[in-house]
Parts: sequence; structure tokens; C-alpha cells
Amino acid sequence: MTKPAVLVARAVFPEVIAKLEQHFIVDHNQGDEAWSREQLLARLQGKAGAFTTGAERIDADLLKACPDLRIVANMAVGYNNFDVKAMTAAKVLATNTPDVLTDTTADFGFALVMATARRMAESERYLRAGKWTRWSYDMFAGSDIHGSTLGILGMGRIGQGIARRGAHGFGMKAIYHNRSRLDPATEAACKATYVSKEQLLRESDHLILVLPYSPESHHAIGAAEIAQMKPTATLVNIARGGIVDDAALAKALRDKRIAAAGLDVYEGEPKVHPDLLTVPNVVLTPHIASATVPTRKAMANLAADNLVGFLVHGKPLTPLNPEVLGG
Ligand code: 8YV
Repeated sequence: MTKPAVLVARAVFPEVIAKLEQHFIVDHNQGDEAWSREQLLARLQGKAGAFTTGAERIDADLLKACPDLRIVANMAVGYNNFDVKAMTAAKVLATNTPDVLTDTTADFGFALVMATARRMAESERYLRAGKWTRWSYDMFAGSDIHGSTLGILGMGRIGQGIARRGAHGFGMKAIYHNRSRLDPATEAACKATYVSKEQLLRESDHLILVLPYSPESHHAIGAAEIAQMKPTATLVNIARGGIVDDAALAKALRDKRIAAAGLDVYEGEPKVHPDLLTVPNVVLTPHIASATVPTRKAMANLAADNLVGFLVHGKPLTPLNPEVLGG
């Protein structure tokens, strides 16, 4: 029997490609650059499966043009690049990589809260520029983590991990807002209190965004929301670009409407709003919250195992639209 063909849209670990090659004919983008939409469409012809990394838009038009496609496995927990409804209608299975990145991403989110509050990037730039010539009582004085109020917008697995780190590790008061309230046992385990979005904005000393991107969460934080925050507050986004209005945030940082921000994701990334590059009180990282070697390996393996699980054994591990599997 001939092996089915699958596409791996970005370069990934050689051992993951080797695993896929045991079962499939693999077309692998080994370059540094993502394929254009046109290239992606051309390469998808005749492919039963695709391994994507979160940037490739899988929508009704693409599905219509790729009738052989049966599964798209995203190497990411977020799947805003998928039109899951269109995939279900086209009977194409969608999978993502939940759980394996939760703790790594929560670690990074917490690190970014700390780096932002304690002005680590700004002070490092100052030192590297040779400007550290004297002591001063207020040099890079930031705000405290311990004993402060940690606000979390979006309380899924990663949000809960951040709440636990803040409340248990640093004695923070954790408050959160989410589409739905957690059950009491989960709330107690993260020592987090449910509040309205307005109260979250008003009371957070450090606000972190961990909600999925959707049309409803587009610009969930813009000028009006920032205006409700404390002038001493910090804002961290590890969720998705587009949840924050980056232009409004850059202006608020320049005007000192809030103290500082830490960003791992951007509207239109890998491009970054030019105003964010020139304001000093912001820590900028290139979408690396899940980037540890073990976690990226676990994500890549889970995406590959979803392709094998579904196309070879009929059993994907983490389906997003299990209704495609039928009875
Ligand atoms: C990845 C992510 O860096 O899982 C997600 O949703 O944003 C990140 O972990 C990215 O999507 C590459 O796979």
C-alpha cells in the first residue's frame, strides 16, 4: 500500500520528521521562511495531512482548493489560524497541542511579569550602553511583585498556572476575569478570585493576558481599557497579537498612562509596531513563551502523533472537532 502524503509547513526537529517518514511521504519546508499562501496551496495538493505551526490560515477557500486534505495538526495550543467551522463542514479534522506547553508558558508569562515590573530590559540596555557610572536612589526603581495584585484575563490552563505561581510562590493576590467562572475547587487551588473585567482593570497591579484570540477578543485592551488601569500598573501579553491595540498601548506607555508593558505577541507579527520599538518602558520578546527545548519537542511530537493517530489508526490524540470522526 502506498503511504499517504503529508506536508510539514515549517522546519521542525529532524527526529519528528523521521517519525513521520515511517508512515508518510513527507514534503517538508526546510527553509527559514514560511511559504506564501500560494505556495502552501500548491504544496498541499494531494496531501492527506498537514502539520502547521500557527501562522497558516486554514479556511473555507483553502479547503475547497485542497480536496484530499483530511487533517491539519497545529503545533500550537492556540488555533485562531483555523476556521474550525469550515474544517468541520469540509470533514477535515483539526488538532492542537494543549497541556504539553502549559507550565513552560506559565513560567515565561510569570518571568515577563517580573521583567516588566523590575525594568530588566530597560536597565540592561542602559548598562550595555555604558551609561552606568553612578548610584542613584531611584535608578530603575520598579514595582513589587510580592504582595501585589496579579490580574489575569483569560483563565484557561495557562492562566491558572500563572495564578498558582503568583499566589503560592510570591504571595500575590490573584484576581481573574474569564468568559466563565471556574468551579470552586479550581479557584481554591489557584487561590484566585473571580471579578468583572472593570474590576480587573481597576485593581490589578500587574495584568497579564492569556485569553484566546477571536473576533470577540480583538482589541480587548485598547485606550479605553488602559485608561481604567492604575498609572503604576504593568500589562503583559503572552496570548495573541490583536488582543491589544498596539498603537494605543505605545501611546499609553509614552504618556506614562501605565508604568510598563511586557509583550511576547504582536499585531501583524513578526512585524512590531514601530512606536513600541522606541518607547523605553516595554520588554519585547519574539513569541517565545513556549520555547524550551523539551516543550517544543513535546509540541512537535504531539502534532506528529495526531497525524499518525488519525491517518494510520483513526484515533487522533487531541482533536478540536471530534464530530468529524463520526460514531
Ligand atoms: C507557539 C503558541 O510558539 O501554542 C501557541 O498557541 O502561540 C506558541 O506556543 C507557536 O504557535 C508556534 O508553534
